[in-house]
Amino acid sequence: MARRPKKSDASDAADDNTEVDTRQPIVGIVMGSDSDFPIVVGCIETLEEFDIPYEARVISAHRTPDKAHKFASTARLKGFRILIAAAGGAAHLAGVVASLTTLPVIGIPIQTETLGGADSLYSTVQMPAGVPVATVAIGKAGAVNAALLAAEILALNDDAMHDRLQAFRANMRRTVAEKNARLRERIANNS
Ligand code: RP5
Repeated sequence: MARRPKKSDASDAADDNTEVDTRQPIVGIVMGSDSDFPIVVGCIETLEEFDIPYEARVISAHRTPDKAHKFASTARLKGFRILIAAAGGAAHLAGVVASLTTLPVIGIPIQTETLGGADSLYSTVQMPAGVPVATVAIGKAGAVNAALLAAEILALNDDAMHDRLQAFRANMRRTVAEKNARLRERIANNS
């Protein structure tokens, strides 16, 4: 069950800042191992920022192929609308999941020690025609973008989600403007 930040409430116990999200999860996240979680957490935090109910679990295409099959082939019936699959190395998870559902599947290639994640990227992105995986960048940026892409897909039929995306972009523009102002000030002070 997903957990999300609790809405501010003065009566809440100070040490309990999460609550169980009981809504139907519409984004299903699978990762090949719990070792992928430090990257996938960026995806989860972004989904929470956009108030998107999700469910996350470890399923391996190679170590638990039966579970991968069951999860992907029943995902649509369970009410998921988008699936996100993160894996590293011989990263076949997103492709296997995509082969068993017509839901949109977003693949996150996890960085690896041996090959820097190029192995994960190629394994995830190089799908044969007929079974698409929308592959994002290797690592942290990809994890955040997977959630943003899910938000954009959902926003096709959800005006509130579209508003959140617009606010997110406006905030990014403000951040860049601030960085620009700081940089120009530093340069001016140096000259
Ligand atoms: C992949 O193998 C996982 O997605 C992970 O990125 C990688 C290593 O898994 P562990 O050996 O850390 O469990 O299936």
